Amino acid sequence: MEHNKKVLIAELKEVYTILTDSGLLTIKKLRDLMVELGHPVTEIELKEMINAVDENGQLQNNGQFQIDFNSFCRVMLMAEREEQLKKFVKIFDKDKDGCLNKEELRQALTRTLGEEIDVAIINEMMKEADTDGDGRLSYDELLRMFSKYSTI
Ligand SMILES: [Ca+2]
Ligand SMILES: [Ca+2]
Repeated sequence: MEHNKKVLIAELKEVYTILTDSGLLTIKKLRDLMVELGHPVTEIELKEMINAVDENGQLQNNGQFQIDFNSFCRVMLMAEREEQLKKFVKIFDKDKDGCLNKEELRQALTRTLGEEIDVAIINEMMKEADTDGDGRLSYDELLRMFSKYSTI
């Protein structure tokens, strides 16, 4: 895992150097790269990610922006995580409503962790993550939950 991460960072460094060779990066350039890497994000999603990691708000109206290497890595890793989460929801969303209800979440965690999860823990997770209180975890609610527990 650690090794993979090092390789990944080295690869990102290379890509970053090429992309920022001419100074500013553009949304379009970055999106093309993401698509090439197998992350079919939209420009809107990408803008949201950049705004989320770039506190200085350097994103300009014409889609050009400056991004330092750390923020760049965070955007790339965020895209990776969103991609995994989309797959995760797709697998475990049995009734196909685009959300995970309590039972779907229980099955997902049981399968992922390989052991039965205590219902009390599931209830606790639901209570914390289900911010709009509709009894289901939407993609956005799941993403917030995963981001919180992720070490990246
Ligand atoms: Ca569902
Ligand atoms: Ca909800």
